[in-house]
Amino acid sequence: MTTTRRLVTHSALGALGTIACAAAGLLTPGFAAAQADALKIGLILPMTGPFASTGRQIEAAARLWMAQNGAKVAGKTVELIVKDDAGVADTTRRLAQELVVNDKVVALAGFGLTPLALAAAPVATQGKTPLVVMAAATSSITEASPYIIRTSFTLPQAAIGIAEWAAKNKIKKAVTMVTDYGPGIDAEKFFVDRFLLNGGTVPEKLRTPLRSPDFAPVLQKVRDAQPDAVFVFLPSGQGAAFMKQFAERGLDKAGIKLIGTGDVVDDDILADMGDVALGVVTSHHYSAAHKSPANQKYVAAFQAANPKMRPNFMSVGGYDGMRVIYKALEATKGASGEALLAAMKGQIFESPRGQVLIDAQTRDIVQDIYIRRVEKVNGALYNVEFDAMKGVKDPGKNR
Ligand code: VNL
Repeated sequence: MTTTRRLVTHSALGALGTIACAAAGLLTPGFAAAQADALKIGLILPMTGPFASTGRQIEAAARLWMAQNGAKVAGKTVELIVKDDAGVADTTRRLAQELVVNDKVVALAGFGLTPLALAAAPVATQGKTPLVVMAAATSSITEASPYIIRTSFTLPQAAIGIAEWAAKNKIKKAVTMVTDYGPGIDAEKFFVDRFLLNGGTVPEKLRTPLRSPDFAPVLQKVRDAQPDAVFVFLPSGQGAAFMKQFAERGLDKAGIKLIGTGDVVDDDILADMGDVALGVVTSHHYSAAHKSPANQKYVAAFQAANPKMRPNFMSVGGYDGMRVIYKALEATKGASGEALLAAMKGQIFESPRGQVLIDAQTRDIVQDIYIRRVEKVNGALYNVEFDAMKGVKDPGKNR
């Protein structure tokens, strides 16, 4: 600008100055408003109701990310708006709508359960707003809107690891017990298919309702079938009640091994499960006991900020989801819509769970799946990882 001015004549400089001032006058208010405008992220979670632990874990992790990385991105202030859907899909949809239309959020995030993510998907499509699924894990969710990115996991991804392990570890006959909705049906299908392929048999496939499940009748059926193992998927939060009944009915003493995806021995509740959990083998993408400097730092910081909590796999979905949003905002200097979505795709980074990739094609997460056994570490129960499948893509996408 200064150089240009030096080159023009005095009178021309006057004219140019007037134009420049007029242009500045037009631009300044908008520019200032854009600067002052916060980048809003709408975090919708079950903060009350039966799945409140998922909401608590993800909110704590999102706040930890912001405390560690600052509340400013691309020169703008990031504002996290947390909304409680209490696990009710109609509420999720209404809140998503309000956040997009009234608050003009740059991204929707959270989504504790599959029906909640599915309810919000059309809002993301209509509003051209990226939606980051931090918890829900039915394979097909990412297909419900081209604006969905996932930082949690999928049940097919988690279930295959334990099916492989079981077949190689003297488990010939297994019964399945899953919650009767999206992720449970995915877990059942992918466990059974792989287990049968490896020569196992599955005499019974049992399902329990999502709301207020009573495990007594299904556990009796498991007992009657006398399998070597029962494969279990239950959503995060239900594992403790299940484990109690498993012990009360003496299934552990009857020699029936408990295996599953890691949801049933979730770190949020594992410490209080008691010795019945010892020896339970599961496959999953995250354990608080994961041995890496990044995870040790994560667990220490999470517990310093939340002294009564141990971070679980839900928290990591929330933490990494914030990372994906922040880095996309940084890369685009605070863009929204398509540009922001594009910057979320293909991100590669080290999560507390290990190396991950947001697959640009499927918008789903690619990650290592660990085989873990519940053991006592310094007197407390943990999922101790002893084997891993590297870089697992969601097997549900190749159906
Ligand atoms: C879902 C999947 C929910 C796995 C979970 O806990 C879970 C879901 C609330 O997609 O609904 O552990």
